[in-house]
Amino acid sequence: MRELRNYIDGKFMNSERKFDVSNPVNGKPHAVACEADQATVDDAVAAANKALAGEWGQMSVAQRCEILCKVADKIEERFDDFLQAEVADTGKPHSLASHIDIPRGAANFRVFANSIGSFATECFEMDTPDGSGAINYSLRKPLGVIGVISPWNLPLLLMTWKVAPALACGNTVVVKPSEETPSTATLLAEVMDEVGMPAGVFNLVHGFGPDSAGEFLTKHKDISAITFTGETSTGKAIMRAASENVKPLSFELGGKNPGIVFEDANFDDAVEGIGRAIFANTGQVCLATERVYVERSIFDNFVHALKEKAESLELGWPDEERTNFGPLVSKAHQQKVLSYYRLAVSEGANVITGGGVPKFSDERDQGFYVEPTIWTGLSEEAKCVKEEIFGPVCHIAPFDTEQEVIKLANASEYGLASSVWTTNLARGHRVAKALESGTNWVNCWFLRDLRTPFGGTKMSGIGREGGVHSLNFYSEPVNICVKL
Ligand code: NAD
Ligand code: 6OD
Repeated sequence: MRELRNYIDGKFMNSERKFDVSNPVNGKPHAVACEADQATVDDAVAAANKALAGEWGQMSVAQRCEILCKVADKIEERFDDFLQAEVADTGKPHSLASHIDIPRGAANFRVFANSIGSFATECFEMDTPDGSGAINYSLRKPLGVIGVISPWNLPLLLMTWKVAPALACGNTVVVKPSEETPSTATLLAEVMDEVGMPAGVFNLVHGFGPDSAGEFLTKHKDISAITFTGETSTGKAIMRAASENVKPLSFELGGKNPGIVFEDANFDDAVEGIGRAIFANTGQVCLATERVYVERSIFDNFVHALKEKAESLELGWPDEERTNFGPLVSKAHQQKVLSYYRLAVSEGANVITGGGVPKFSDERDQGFYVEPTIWTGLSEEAKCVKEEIFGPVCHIAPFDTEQEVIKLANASEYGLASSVWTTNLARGHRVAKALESGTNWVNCWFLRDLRTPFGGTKMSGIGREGGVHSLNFYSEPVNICVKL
């Protein structure tokens, strides 16, 4: 079995405690990870602080960009290693990981290497009482050591979405990937080694959340900021821990995202787009649609078409080209999703399709699969309509008016993403503007220029990532005032 070690100050380090990493396709361990204890996290943070004052801190922006582009090149050169590792940890289809996860892992480094060079600062001329005047200009400085805590659903993509801008701004990082998916983070450490990243700039600690590497990092007094993607409840725990040392936080949290289909939508496009938004990555996407609202005149036809879509998903082996639906990430997550499948029935749902565990009659029966599932008939107050499930499931409800559906869509404590499907573009703009989400799509889903702001309103997060928004978080302006 592959051993996944911690990476500190440019060296791969073993540990006494280890934990197994399982393949969700068959439930079997495929790797063993070294768990970082408090002393190991202390070493990682100390190495990251030391590196700030060393070669990395002296580099020009152009030199930093050059090395970040080399990281992107190397990820592409080792594409198959990253693909195999991501698929082994998550069970996701090759077709998905090879089109989204791994290319975006590389692209994140290139995008931020290219954008840091044009990250402008402010300048203000001012009058002075003696008439000579003064100029104020700001410089952006790195924050210091960034604690990066990332989830398991898009492991490489979401981790590099933080590491790349943090390094572009001149910080150093200590990364704690999810305990479920530590493999691609370990490969990234190898890549950092191979491209000659100065020791201590990128540090990796494996482990869990509470009372483990995650908590040790968030409570550490010698880190400067924490960037976290994961569950809202974990965000609350991190906020409490980080308050001890008053650290800036960037949070991308959960969602319960609505998709709205009007009668005048292109029907086939809406079925295809909403279907992808529900079932892609087995519903384990923070932006996934779990609440669908369909105008009453097309409701029955839409439910029928979406049922056919769900039932046509291919639950093959990850490396088969036709496979477009994989297992959930872990036994615990499978049990959580199945508990919602049971709860929906007791809350009065009509189960249009799914609701159980598929039968394969091979080793996948020991894996963590659930059936793609669609419900109708639930009250808007039902837990299954209110709470994030993070599985391949949605509830579909009819609506009659634009005003009504805006109210229904906004009646959530979350505000991450929404989609509106209509051929009336004026209505598309109007409804998108009225929705209380950080990202609002019209006639599409998951499409995004990486320079745009990404993040959630309400309980879905704090701050924005993407382009200049990331660069703003990972640097701080200092003002210099010069009297002329
Ligand atoms: P999670 O919150 O369970 O874990 C995320 C990370 O936090 C892991 O590395 C975990 O070890 C660590 N962690 C857990 N408890 C901790 C603690 N007390 N202190 C420090 N670290 C701790 O999330 P997950 O289950 O890995 O991911 C699924 C969740 O992430 C869903 O809620 C989903 O909506 C959310 N998510 C949000 C976005 C977004 O951009 N808004 C993107 C992806 C996932
Ligand atoms: O595409 C991205 O940059 C991004 N942050 C996607 C988030 C997906 C959540 O699961």
